[in-house]
Amino acid sequence: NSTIFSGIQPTGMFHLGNYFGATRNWSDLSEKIKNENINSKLLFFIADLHSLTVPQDYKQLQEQRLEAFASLIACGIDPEQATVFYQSQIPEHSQLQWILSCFTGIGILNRMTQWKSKANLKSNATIEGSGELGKVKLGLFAYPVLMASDVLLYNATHVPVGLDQSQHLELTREIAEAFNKQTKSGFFNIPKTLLAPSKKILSLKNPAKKMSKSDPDVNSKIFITESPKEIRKKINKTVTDSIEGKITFDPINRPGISNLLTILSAVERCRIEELIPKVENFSKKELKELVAESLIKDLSVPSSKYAELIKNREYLDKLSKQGTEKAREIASKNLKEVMKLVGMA
Ligand code: AQP
Repeated sequence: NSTIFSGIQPTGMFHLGNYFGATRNWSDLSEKIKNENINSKLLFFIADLHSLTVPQDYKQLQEQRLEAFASLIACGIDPEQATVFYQSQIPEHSQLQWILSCFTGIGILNRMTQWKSKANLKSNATIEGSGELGKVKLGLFAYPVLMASDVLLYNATHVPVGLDQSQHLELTREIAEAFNKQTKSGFFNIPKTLLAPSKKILSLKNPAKKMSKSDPDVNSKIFITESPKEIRKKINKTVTDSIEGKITFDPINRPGISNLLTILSAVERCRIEELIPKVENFSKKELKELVAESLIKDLSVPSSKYAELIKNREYLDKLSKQGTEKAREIASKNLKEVMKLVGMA
């Protein structure tokens, strides 16, 4: 019996990175489980508490939560098959975070790299000290413990994530092991990482950075709801290079072209090596046209589904209520057990 669990922050409209690195992958996994009749629980959540780790426009955040919920379903998550919910509606996440933070060393949190990049600090920065470091919010520093609590609250066995999240899952395993050992219980499953098959998708404007919801440059990303016209325009304007000759996959010297090949391979669900013979004699313009047209086809379903869903707030509210009830049942049962194990019940 497995439990597959993952989440996404409502920090803006989902883009190709979120789609290929997360939501489409979750939908593929769900499809496989359905088709092969595998006995598996699926839980996908909107990580709204996590989005508070960086400054937000709270009015906008409220809208973005709903948009993220609709996007998740538009990307192919079936709310009848999977439990889909907002993290903030399940208080047990924060309650477990407190308990697990008492099993987490500050040293290991110091080694996590994501809070540093979100705080614009170097990867070797540590929390000791004052100045810029002293301004880092406790929530940002401690959010990997909240992530561990998310996963462990549902006793997940498998967590599909992108490569950037694998360090946090490693921490989750360490916390689970520490808890199991200190409470002599073996209560928590040690969750496995399911890495997304697609490589990281990079910004279309600066391929040294990843495509990101919070990047203010809308031309750096393609949203899952993008119109065909916009897709053509944005792909056409993608930064590439001035190297002449064949199309090659060379992420160091040709990051822009390589990113287009990564996107194409994600759409076509094939390896980059399989693509190369088909496109190596293309001009850059022809490659861009092919990427744009294949994206237009691929995104047509999620974008039209999203347009329908977002008009129907009542339906979305009904689904999230249903998801909250289902998730809360598991969460409260597991938290009760944890409380017993730490002498609180
Ligand atoms: N560029 C990307 N390429 C591949 N996968 C990506 N993911 C995000 N960006 C890319 C995957 O999306 C999942 C959900 O991410 P998240 O919402 O928790 O936050 P994030 O990883 O920080 O995503 P963003 O878009 O960059 O959001 P902001 O700007 O708010 O930080 C994860 O599984 C991630 O791997």
